[in-house]
Amino acid sequence: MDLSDSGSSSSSSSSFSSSSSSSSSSSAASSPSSSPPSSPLPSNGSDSPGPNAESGGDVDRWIEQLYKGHQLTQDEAKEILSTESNIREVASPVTVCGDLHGQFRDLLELFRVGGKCPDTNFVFMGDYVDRGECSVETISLLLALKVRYRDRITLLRGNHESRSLTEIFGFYDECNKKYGCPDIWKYFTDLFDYLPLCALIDSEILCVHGGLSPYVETLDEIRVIDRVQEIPDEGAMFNLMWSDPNEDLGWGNNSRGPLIFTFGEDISDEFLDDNGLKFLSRAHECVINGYWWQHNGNVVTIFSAPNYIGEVGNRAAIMKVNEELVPSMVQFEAIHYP
Ligand SMILES: [Mn+2]
Repeated sequence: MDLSDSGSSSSSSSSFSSSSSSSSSSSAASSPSSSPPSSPLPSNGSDSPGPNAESGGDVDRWIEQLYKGHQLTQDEAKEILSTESNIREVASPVTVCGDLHGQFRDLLELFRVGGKCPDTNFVFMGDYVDRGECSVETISLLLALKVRYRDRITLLRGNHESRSLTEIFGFYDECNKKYGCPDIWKYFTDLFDYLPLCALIDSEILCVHGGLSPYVETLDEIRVIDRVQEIPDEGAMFNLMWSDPNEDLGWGNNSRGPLIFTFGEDISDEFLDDNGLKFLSRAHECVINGYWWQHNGNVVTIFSAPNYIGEVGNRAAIMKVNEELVPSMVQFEAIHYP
């Protein structure tokens, strides 16, 4: 089942975000193309520094804006991400999340049921953008949290954090619509090149967006990938972003497209064994309960976008991993707004 990447392309006719940011976004969208793209930060004149600008300073204020669905981007994120390795070491306890796909209201629900950063540590496994109508708000809030609490939140790259997919599946159009120019899309997709590929929880649980690769037998082989680039069309990095577990043994052809693999339980068995891992946590596929254990507990899929693209009817889930590395799932549903 390939709901994550072959669902109908719901497009951009309606926009709830305009209710919360109508004045700034509509004026940006309707202004002539000569309007300067250089001011991604909210600049409502009423925003004074505020009395509680302590250590968090401006960033706390920006986070408040983003929780309200306002739009901004930040240069600091790229700097921080560029210091992280391909496999980011993370300590338990931590909460692991799957695809979000621009469903910003559902991300707020995720934080409501799962706790907020920094009280809860998070690993997000990619696919923040495309499909949903609020990719800008979703990725902006996550990046601001990353800038503010860099050790509390890990943002991995998904296959949709790429130029080629976002041009097709909504994020490019959304940026154009909300900012009136493609510069913001370029800024974000340049930033996506820096997102790490994997997280490793207490050296025993590996988190990745898609799955395994026939070109990767050890974690060290992932560590040496030159990741700062557009996602290639084949090879190890491509496979990590794109592959899926399957009930068939061995490597198989994936119905998603050419050069995309499926991997069987024998493959996950060997990889976990060789690398001293307990299990593999991944996202990338819409599963009806929000999570799905496969390969006799070797692999779990986490999907955190409830009622994906507004029509699948799936529940969403996040996985809380405690200090004993015992996972427990928290499910949540899409909220219906009037
Ligand atoms: Mn995906």
